[in-house]
Amino acid sequence: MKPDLYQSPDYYQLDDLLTEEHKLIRDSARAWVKKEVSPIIEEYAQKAEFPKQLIPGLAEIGGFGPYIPAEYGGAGLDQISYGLIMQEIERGDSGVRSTSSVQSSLVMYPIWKYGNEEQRNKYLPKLATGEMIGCFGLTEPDFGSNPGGMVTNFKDMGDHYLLNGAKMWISNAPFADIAVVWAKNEEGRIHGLIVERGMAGFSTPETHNKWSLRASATGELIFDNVKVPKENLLPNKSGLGAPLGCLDSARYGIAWGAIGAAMDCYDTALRYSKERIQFDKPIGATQLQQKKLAEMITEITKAQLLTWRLGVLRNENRATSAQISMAKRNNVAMALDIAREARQMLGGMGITGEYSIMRHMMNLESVVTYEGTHDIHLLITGMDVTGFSAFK
Ligand code: TGC
Ligand code: FAD
Repeated sequence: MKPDLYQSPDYYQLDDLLTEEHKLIRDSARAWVKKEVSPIIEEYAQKAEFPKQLIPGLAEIGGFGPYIPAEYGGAGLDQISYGLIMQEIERGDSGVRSTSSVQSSLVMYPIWKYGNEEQRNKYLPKLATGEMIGCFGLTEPDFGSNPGGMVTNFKDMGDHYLLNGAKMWISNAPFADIAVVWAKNEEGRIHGLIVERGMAGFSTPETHNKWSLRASATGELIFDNVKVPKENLLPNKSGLGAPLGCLDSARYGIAWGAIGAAMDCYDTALRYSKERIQFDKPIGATQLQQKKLAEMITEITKAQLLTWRLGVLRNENRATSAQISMAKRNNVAMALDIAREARQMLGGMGITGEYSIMRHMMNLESVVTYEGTHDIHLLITGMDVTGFSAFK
């Protein structure tokens, strides 16, 4: 892979909207990605393996629970810092950002928000350092966009719960130490349970043959009469709103992350367009290639503004789920379009691992699907503006 010469685009001088602390946090994440992720990520993506050696560094840059209070081991940062960290990690690779998102927003967040004090003290500090890795089990083979239909269930056996069912497409599953699992009780009410590796009847087979997010480990969660101690139930929230509340936090991070992937594709294509000579001039001097670059930087700038504003609203606890949904949908679609255009700008070189673009493009095909598909997010906006649900 080529050396990482990345220069972050900031066409509207949006750095002016950030505090010195934001810039410091962003720049240290950026430097870490350049030093630790860029040199190895292509190799790990090609061999379809998550680079576990990145875990301590991810913890150090605040990639695990950036907004979780310091008393539980988190970095206690604001939402814009969280977003900037996700942006920089995904600039390196969406799969690495996935690990960070899942750990922060889908494992630490529910334990922090819906757990009790014992659960917070037991799990959060170890998750913050990466000593423990978690995963989040919501999706099932027959219930993806419609998680409310889930069939995974648990029964109260007096001194423990008995968990049965299966989850599919679970990031981090193959090596996670714990899983936050969403299942129905005997009354059909959804609850979160913390399932630990090693519990009898719990297995996590890996999903192979992915063309996307190859540097992220994906797997199933199988529960065959798993005895879950009663103290592992998250007591403070139940119903479908509980897992969906975690998704708000993760989708927000993805909205920022996708900008990182888009900026990397744009920056690579821009540099290539100045260096690549065809018909005796740089391809960047041709109108068609300039059109592509002009549209890319315009869309990146719009996404940066949308996301920064969303961060301000989140800091003030005013962002709605529908606003987060819009940013996730818009920014991921924007990044995917840019990756496809940038790939073409590199001609044949664009399909090789010499450049990051094709890897970003393939990764974004998952990002546009997970955490709610593009179409589901369109329907969320549609429902928000009309008041009618078009899902059912
Ligand atoms: P609906 O009747 O609309 O809602 C049920 C209850 O949930 C509440 N709610 C939310 N609460 C918090 N945050 C949100 N975003 C919420 N959306 C809805 C709602 O108010 C209601 O509460 P209550 O008290 O009235 O019961 O539910 P529905 O069954 O009609 O479904 C709505 C729909 C389709 C929007 C939802 O199910 C959905 O978002 N589907 C997409 C599924 C999804 O995103 N799955 C993601 C799985 S995790 C993942 O992909 C991780 S990838 C990780 C990585 O690698 O980065
Ligand atoms: P479906 O729900 O079967 O959708 C198929 C198609 O139908 C989509 O285009 C969808 O938009 C469309 N569709 C569905 N319903 C409607 C409707 N009402 N109207 C119009 N169109 C509709 N899940 C987790 O729980 N934890 C994880 O860590 C996790 N990680 C993932 C990692 C990867 C790499 C991938 C690919 C997925 C991951 N997921 C995870 C699952 C992900 O959230 C689901 O794939 C996603 O929610 C879509 O569900 P589905 O794949 O079953 O598609």
